[in-house]
Amino acid sequence: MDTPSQPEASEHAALDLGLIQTLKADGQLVDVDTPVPTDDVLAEMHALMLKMRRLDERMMLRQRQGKIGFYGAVTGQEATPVATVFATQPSDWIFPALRENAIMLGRGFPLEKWLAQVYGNSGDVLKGRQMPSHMSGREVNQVSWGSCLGPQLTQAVGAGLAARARGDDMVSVAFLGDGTTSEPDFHTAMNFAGVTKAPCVIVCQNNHWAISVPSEKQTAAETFAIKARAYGMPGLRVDGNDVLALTRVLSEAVERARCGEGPSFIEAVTYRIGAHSSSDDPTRYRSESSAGRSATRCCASSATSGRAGCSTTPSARPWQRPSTRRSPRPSARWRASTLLRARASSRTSTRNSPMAGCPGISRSSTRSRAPPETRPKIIELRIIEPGPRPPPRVEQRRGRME
Ligand SMILES: Cc1ncc(C[n+]2csc(CCOP(=O)(O)OP(=O)(O)O)c2C)c(N)n1
Ligand SMILES: [Mg+2]
Repeated sequence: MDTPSQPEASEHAALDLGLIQTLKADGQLVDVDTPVPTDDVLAEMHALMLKMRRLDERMMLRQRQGKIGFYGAVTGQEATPVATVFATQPSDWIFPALRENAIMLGRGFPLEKWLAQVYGNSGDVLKGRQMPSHMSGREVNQVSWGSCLGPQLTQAVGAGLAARARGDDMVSVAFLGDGTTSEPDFHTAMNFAGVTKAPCVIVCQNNHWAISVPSEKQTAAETFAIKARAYGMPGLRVDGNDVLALTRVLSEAVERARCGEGPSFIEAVTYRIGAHSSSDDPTRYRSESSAGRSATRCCASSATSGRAGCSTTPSARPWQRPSTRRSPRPSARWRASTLLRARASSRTSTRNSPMAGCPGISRSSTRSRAPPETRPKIIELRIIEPGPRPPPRVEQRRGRME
């Protein structure tokens, strides 16, 4: 097996123990020279975040009114699904967990049809055969999440391998929560992906809770990202409330997979500021004031643009090429090793982290086992100009995955 893309141990340490950020908690850039998307793109990102937030509010109310059976909110964690919309190609497949349902809205799935799946009414394309609120959209390449934790991960690896076998350069992107790293399917998928160098990206939203179980009870490892080392793939620990850092990291991981350089594992460090789902009452196991104050803090860092004039009109996206399934492959790509050249600064992550100051997300709760010298470092990302794309791996393409 070739190894040139394998990072050095020291580079791994910077990326899977540190915290990759482009934005400080107040929305300012960590590095003023970091290129940012255009105002239109920022507004589009912000509009999608707001849409998710409004949907969460309305749907939780509708559940309390008895109009829908179940709902799981993404409140406070919107940055990851938004970044996924901008970091993937429309031809890539999404394998969500509970909180990534709205990626399909960002990919153009009609809101009305999405809501019909929540309500299970006559507009539901699956006619109520799915579990409540388990939305999916074939036309936007998003499968339904499963109520069992973990199977989406092995499915995503398999889908990536199947695509590669037939010459399709689709990348699968799968999601899980911190609690799901304790499930056997997580380890099966990571090993499967690492050994086969599957074209996939596995994204863990570490929101610090698995229903009532805090994240420090899920693992004895220093971070979740570090687990990737054991499976022979890069682990990247990124600020899950920094949509620009997430978009960059996801873009590079997706293109790395697309270029045949194997899978990546991303830990998005964030916080579940609401209930686990409409079936949960978090006041039974964590203090109300803690959750409320965290919400304020995390929202502030999550809404990155705050600009007026938000528009949902598609526009040029610096990290997403405007391709369709039928369009030719773009000629440019991100160099796969960009992240491995990220520069670690000596600052600690808690200084600029959206978690800083969040009760319940103290330094000790996020990194309780880390001695001071190994506390996470902020990684300042640099954009590397797109490099030449390698020749296609397989000459003949045989249709897309259905
Ligand atoms: C195999 C399996 N075990 C347990 C459950 C019950 N369960 C549903 S959600 C959940 C917690 C998931 O936590 P996490 O993976 O951190 O995701 P989050 O909800 O925080 O996004 C659990 C234990 C399940 N659905 N499936
Ligand atoms: Mg969780």
